[in-house]
Amino acid sequence: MFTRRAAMMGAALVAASPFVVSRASASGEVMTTAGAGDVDLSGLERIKPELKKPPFVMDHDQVAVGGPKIVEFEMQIVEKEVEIDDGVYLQAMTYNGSMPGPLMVVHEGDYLELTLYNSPENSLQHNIDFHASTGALGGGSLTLINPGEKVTLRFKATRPGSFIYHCAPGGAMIPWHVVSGMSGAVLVLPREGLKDHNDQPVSYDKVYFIGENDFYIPKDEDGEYMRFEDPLDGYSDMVDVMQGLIPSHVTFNGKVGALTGDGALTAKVGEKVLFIHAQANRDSRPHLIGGHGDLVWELGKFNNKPDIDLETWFIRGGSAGCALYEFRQPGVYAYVNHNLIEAVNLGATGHVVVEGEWNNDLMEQVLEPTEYDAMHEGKTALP
Ligand SMILES: [Cu+2]
Repeated sequence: MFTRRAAMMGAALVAASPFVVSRASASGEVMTTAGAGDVDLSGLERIKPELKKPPFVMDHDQVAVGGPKIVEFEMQIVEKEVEIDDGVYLQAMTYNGSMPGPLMVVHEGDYLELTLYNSPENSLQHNIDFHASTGALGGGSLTLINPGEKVTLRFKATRPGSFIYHCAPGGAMIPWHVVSGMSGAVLVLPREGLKDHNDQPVSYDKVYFIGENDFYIPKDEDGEYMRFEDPLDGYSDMVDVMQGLIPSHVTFNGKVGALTGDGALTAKVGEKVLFIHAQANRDSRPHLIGGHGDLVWELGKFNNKPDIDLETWFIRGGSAGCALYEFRQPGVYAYVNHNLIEAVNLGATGHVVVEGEWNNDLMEQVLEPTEYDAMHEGKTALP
């Protein structure tokens, strides 16, 4: 069911400050870096890796090969309706059409150079704020583009870790664009690769990028989730739900069940899997049911030593953390946000299907479920 909010209302929102900001700063100047001293990067190698749709991650070296590079990426901003649960729709705003946007991987000291396209079919201004970068609101002041415009930003990756990127086009647009899907992450690996808690090199066999989204889908008078024609059509109803701070859905990778069934993650016994968990807006607490975090960079920052043997870790809203786990038993593991209401009722559950040989030393069912004689064994409910 579409709600027919007047298109005029959308037009009014576009025209009214602060819903859409201009590129001008408070002083009235449009921010640019032209005129600052030139940087000669002509000697650096340029590479252009292919981004992959999460939970998959672009091919990359864990230990840097050669010196710093300029790593070029392109992302297309896509506004489109997405079914975030069966029969529940969001007028999503996305980087490259996915929620989360793709994980970009570089090494410390590399330059990340992104060309961002805002398609003429889109209706809104967008930009990108890289938490991995330094200056200009994370690049947000230099990347604000209208539909039909593109922009290229380069920044030096000076700090190793996993970092959020998200849209931040100003004022009330910021939270709305973020909870409409516009976030992703950058992984800045140390040039020599990851180190464990004893400073020993550690590598991973697989890496998965899990983006957690809190969604705020309004309901109509009949209690049915509302469906809208375009982002602005749903704006005011969505803000009403957002102000209550209680999401209607909390999902991994854009849809309830995106990482279960056919979308389940896979691994083998003995494989080390790096899970990168991003939440751009709200706190989370990842937990791998039946497993652990062997090494957890809870803050996602590799100059800090990882914690070991964690059961559940914390992801602050506006950050991305990393957990490395070597699977020791086969079976289906649930990867959840361990607020179990959010995991089970709101959607924040994924599965990891692990193949291999069961190890009875680690766990064995010593007695299968069996009837017992309460009178004879004296095991009644009241001891
Ligand atoms: Cu945006």
